[in-house]
Amino acid sequence: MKTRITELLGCEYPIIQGGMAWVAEHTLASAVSNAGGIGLIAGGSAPIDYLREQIRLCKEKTNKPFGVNIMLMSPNADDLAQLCIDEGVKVITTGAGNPGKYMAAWKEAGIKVMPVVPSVALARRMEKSGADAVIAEGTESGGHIGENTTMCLVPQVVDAVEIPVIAAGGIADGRGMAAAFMLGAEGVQIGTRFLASEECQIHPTFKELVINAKDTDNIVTGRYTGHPCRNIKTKFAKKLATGEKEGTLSPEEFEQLTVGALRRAVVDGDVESGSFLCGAISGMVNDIKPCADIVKEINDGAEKLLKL
Ligand code: TUI
Repeated sequence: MKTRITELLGCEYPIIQGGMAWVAEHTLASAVSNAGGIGLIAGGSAPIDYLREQIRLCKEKTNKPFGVNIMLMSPNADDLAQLCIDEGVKVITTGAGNPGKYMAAWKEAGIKVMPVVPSVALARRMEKSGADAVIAEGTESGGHIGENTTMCLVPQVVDAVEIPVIAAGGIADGRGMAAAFMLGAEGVQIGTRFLASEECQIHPTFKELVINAKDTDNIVTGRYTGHPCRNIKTKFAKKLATGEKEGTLSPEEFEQLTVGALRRAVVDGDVESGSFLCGAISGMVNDIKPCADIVKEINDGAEKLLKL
């Protein structure tokens, strides 16, 4: 399917892999790019040397376009933003904030910039500041989320801006992609489905939690900290949610318990104290496959439905 997104990014399929912090490293990103989508390396809160190395390793594994996600709450976001320019990164997505202050430098460097937006207002602001596309991300997504759902947010963003819109949140198969296109999206960003890919480097326990999850095994924690996060409903996530609801955990205590929790999930598979960030669609992800199969099945499934 050719859209303004495939044209803008020079990829075969309008499927972008989510820039999942601690998860999206060069093996996954290069596999998605080699499959014809756009792989992303997550800057997260990574040290600058780690991200530089990941970008260089990705270039060794693919000559297709790939990108970097800059998490704007990261204390070293300024350095990571400059590193992308220095390393000749072609595509940047941003999350968890407004990337306005980097826009001029990124555009000057010829980078295609696609901020994640949780609202129409931010989508409009991003278009004005020169974004090439926006990623309208619904609350079904894993990790740090906004309030609006994909079904409600995407068409409103499509109506509000001229630039192409990529839909994210709750999409894991051809039906979801086709639905997003019916709402006016010209591409999809997919995270959770790629957690259960062969190339994804997360701990096997994390993959098992994803493929065994059913529709209700999902929970949002941390609303009272201002940074709500969607996770797999482990005992630890339930403990956080109960503490939040019953007022037995202060926001400060919550923050203390969750510092480093994503790393403990991704690297150690630690179900006692790790946060397994994951989208609400995990109930539909039941097997581990190569990225190439995932990308092709989603694209072909959507294409077939959209031609009906
Ligand atoms: O960023 C994400 N997902 C993430 S980031 C992350 S690391 C983290 N861990 C704990 C707490 C916070 C972050 C894990 N998952 N998705 C993109 C996204 N961006 N979701 C929501 C937003 C967003 C929110 C507000 C984007 C812009 C925004 O703008 C506010 C403003 O300044 O106008």
